[in-house]
Amino acid sequence: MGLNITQKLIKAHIIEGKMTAGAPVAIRIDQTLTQDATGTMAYLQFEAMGVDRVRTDLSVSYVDHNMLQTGFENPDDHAFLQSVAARYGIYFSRPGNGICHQVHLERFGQPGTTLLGSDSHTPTGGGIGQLAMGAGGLDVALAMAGQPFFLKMPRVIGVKLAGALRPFVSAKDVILEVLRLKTVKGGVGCVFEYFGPGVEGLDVPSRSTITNMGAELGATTSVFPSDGITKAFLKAQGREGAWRRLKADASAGYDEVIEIDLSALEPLAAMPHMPDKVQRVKDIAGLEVRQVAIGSCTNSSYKDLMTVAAMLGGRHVAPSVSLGISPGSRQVLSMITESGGLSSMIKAGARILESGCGPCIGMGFAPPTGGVSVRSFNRNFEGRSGTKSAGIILASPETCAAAAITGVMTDPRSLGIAPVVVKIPRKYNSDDSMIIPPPPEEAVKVSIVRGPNIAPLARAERPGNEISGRVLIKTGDNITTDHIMPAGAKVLPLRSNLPKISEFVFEAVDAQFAKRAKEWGGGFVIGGENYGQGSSREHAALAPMYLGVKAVITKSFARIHLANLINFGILPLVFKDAGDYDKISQGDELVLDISDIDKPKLEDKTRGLKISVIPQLGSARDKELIKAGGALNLASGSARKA
Ligand code: MIC
Ligand code: SF4
Repeated sequence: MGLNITQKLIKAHIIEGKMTAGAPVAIRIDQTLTQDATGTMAYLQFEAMGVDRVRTDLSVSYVDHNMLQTGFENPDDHAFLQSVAARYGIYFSRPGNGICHQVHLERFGQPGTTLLGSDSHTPTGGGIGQLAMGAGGLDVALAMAGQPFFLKMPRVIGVKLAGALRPFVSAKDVILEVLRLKTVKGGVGCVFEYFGPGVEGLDVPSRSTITNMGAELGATTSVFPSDGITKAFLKAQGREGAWRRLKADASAGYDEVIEIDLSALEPLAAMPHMPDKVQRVKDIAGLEVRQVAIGSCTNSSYKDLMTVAAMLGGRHVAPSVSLGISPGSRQVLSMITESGGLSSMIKAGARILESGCGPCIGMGFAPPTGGVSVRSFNRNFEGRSGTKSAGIILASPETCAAAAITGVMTDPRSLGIAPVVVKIPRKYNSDDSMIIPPPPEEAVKVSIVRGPNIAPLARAERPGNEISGRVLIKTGDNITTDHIMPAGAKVLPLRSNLPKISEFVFEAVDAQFAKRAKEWGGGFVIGGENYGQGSSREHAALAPMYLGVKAVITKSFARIHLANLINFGILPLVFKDAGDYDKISQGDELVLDISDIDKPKLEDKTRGLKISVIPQLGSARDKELIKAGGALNLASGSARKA
């Protein structure tokens, strides 16, 4: 049998392991990206590895998340990142140049290569046939140091697309349909590979919207073929040389196939507070909307924004709605300016926000109390917007524009606007003056700028044969890393400062958590299904580690968070019998005997119960990491004994 695209990409990069679904494999990483919110920690870790220069083909450091600059923290971090980039041979995309995934796609992504990013939406690169994956900062630091990336060989779900999208139905509706079918945990351990005749009708920005938001399925990544459409996009970016063809063999197979008829899709929306709570827009029509936000790495391309501009042209934002638009990149912003799109938006009453993540990560533009905010973004977790009582609805740019005009949820087809067709430009503006290439030789002389917000790294201690402590918290299903380690304007600036940021662990779920963890001297976390979904932020493992969390026991884990826990020496376990979850309560005294790491024995002393648990350590390396007290100890060979 021939190979599908995923298998071809892995085969071309495999260093260790067998290509059997579920088996551990190690692959070579060609490119890495970081963003500022995860990057500071990733580079501190990279520094600790003692490597002189990055060993990838290309590494890029972006600043896009923390740009509110309400104090010295963010600008100090930016200066640190810029100096690290110069010192170690990394490209630096300056604040204002745009969102990492959008800029990477425009200026650096290359079909047929591997990309590892310290951000869960790195799969955006799958839109041009890259094997692009999100990971914790430490894994990205290891990749920059020339180490392979370890993952489970994914199952490949083929998504067969037929037909063509109808007017006012767009790529966002495709991925919302996939989320409706597969849910936020349906993609764990899988790659979604798109194929079939419908692929030809999707341009690169559309494909990348789909692969970007594939992250919400919990998938390892998503990928499209690299074809003539990819070539035309790269040519328009002045990068035709980066193109190469990539398609599945005619006889290739998939572990599972789902089919979507693009012509049958309708405008869809994900209701609060999960990306898979999908409904048809027409079924929620009339729901009052207080705010609309268009942008984020999912839907902020030139095509998306010109579509919005055309819909807003000659119309005005409803008096009850505040519309914010953040262009995905400086390239997008300059092109909508030159083509007049920006002026249509301004005339319509839009508030133009900076090119960056902005409201998507709660950095400004929070919705009013109890208000509905319709966003072209990818995540609508409770509280992420900055307003806990707000309800975020995720929808296409077309549906967002319709809600902004009418002030209520509106099927864009019902507005009576003539269909909008925005073609991919023949030539994008390729001004890279806000990307600083690394200086070649003299780099070693660069000194690193370290503001007071950059706190020293913390490491876990090696565990002994027994872990004991109390249950610090028991959570429900689908706990996101936003629950564990919130972002937003108050907390995000503290990403480089572990002691400070750890005060906020589980803040939205239980504001007493950090205090309790300190009083009880650390302990255990009990979780439900799909624990740790969402963001790749390793701070959701690092900060609990700092507070003394030694093991997390759940019904199941999300991929990136699981890897992050192991990287920081926190032992992940699942209940053998999910029903045992109900028997444990917060405050219980647990003892976990790990003298045989393959067969740990758990006892709930408070209830006098023995509970069977399975360690989630897929490879020999995972076991080594736990024994060493985390990857940093292992990589720098300086493990300390407890
Ligand atoms: C997100 O969308 O949640 C983020 C902020 O981009 C994160 C990374 C982070 O927490 O810094 C992600 O998606 O990985
Ligand atoms: Fe930024 Fe939002 Fe994309 Fe995360 S999902 S990278 S916060 S735009």
